[in-house]
Amino acid sequence: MKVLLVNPYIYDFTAFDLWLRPLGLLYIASIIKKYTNAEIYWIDVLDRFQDHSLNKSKEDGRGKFHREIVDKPEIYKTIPRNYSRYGMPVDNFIEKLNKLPDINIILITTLMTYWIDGINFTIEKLRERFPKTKIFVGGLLPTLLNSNIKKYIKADSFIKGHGEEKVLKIIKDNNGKIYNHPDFSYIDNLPFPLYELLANKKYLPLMTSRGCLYNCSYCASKFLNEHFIERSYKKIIEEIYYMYDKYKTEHFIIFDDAFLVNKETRFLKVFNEIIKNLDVKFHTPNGIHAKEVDKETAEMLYKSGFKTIRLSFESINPEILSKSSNKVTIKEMIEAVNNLEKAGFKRKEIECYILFGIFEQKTENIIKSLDFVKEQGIIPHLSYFSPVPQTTDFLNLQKLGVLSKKLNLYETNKIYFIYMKSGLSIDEIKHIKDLTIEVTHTAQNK
Ligand code: B12
Repeated sequence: MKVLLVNPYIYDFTAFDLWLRPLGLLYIASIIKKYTNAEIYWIDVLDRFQDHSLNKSKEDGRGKFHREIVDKPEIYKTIPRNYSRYGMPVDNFIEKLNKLPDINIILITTLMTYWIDGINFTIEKLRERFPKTKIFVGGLLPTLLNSNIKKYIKADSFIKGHGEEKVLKIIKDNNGKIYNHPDFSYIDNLPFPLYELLANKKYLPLMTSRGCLYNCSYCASKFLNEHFIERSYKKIIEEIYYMYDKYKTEHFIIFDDAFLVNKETRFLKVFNEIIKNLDVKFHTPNGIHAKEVDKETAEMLYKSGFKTIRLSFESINPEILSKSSNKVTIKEMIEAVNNLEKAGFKRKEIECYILFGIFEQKTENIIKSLDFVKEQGIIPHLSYFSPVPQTTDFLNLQKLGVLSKKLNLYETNKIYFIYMKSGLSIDEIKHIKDLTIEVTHTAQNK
């Protein structure tokens, strides 16, 4: 039996390879390899390090995707931004498909609710090559949507939630052989993701826990992972050593939602060991909780080689902080930055996220938050609000009539939302973006 796993194209106004990796699909691939007789075939159209690689990377592996401007769907026509297909040139994709043998099952992953055009384009090309093969779609999109997903995505079957157990059933139902396996609900029983499938292993994701303890009104984490599940520190250390020994990995990218939560039993234990033996770098593009960055944590982050530190600041507006489960106060933000500085980081090396584009968010409040970041001398990043189906914010916006009562996935795009629904004008959006650049330059030149 032959299984093809695919990470599909992105269609969006913007997409940057901030170490984007299809981690869920890499876990699924590992399960297939270890517990079935299926042969694995793999196409990741977003892997910038393959033969087609057209774009340069920064030293730490981040970089621009190859992109081609495409027509906008009707709903986006008035948005003053280009809409593009991100991923390998289509000819390369077709060439790769043509080289494949007959395939029994195709498995596709999904990450953003609004990348639907990219998924459908990928499926269209897969169908041209493999008209009879069953296509299964898993990941975030089917997990967050009900049956109306069929209206959007032209696949044969949709799989909700964690896929480790479910993929074995798919393989069995399609006449593959599956072997005895441990209980995957116990997270330490999962094999390491199958990183051998990636073209470049110098930069690899690392996930030390799934889900989150907080309940922020804009975040989908608890719908994607019912419980907050932590891996044992021993397993995490084993994975870091394994990847380092096997692939000489130099950069580990933290994919957790709540990396520093319960730090005594996970983060501190892991990195206490790592500092003794490894000289590698770690990055937290996904934002860490500022309140957790006490003196000891800051020192550990510095000594163990954390290079990209992004703190989740969100806002200095109390109303917005309450959307964020009140998980940070202004005092805690200041303390986190002070602790990081005392530990050895320069202020200009510390970055933070500010929520941008929440419905009826006042420009003055965003400016005040940016002023605060400027005072702190650190680097701001605007975290554009995307209304994610099932979240409290999404449901409220539907009730208020801001979002259509009948789900329209195109409305969940962060760029669509900011231009069309946030209440901010084009000039205000531009002003905030310019100000963010100015605050960044001020910090960088200190
Ligand atoms: C890590 C992360 C990032 C990282 C990297 C993402 C990546 N994968 O490469 C970074 C920091 C780059 C990032 C960026 C952004 N992110 Co993000 N991110 C996440 C996070 C925390 C984890 C995703 C992940 O990799 N999970 C780990 C794997 C193991 O889980 P999984 O993919 O779900 O896979 C499992 C199952 O889904 C299933 N499965 C998956 N595929 C398949 C396929 C088949 C066939 C089967 C059977 C099963 C299956 O099995 C897997 C194993 O159990 C999620 C939240 C979350 N908890 O999921 C948000 C999340 C996906 N991000 C989100 C957002 C909003 C963003 C940004 C837009 C933020 C912003 N405002 O700028 C950007 C956009 C990125 C871009 N390039 O444009 C939203 C999605 C919003 C939406 N409308 O869809 C989420 C849900 C967070 C939230 N706010 O609720 N993100």
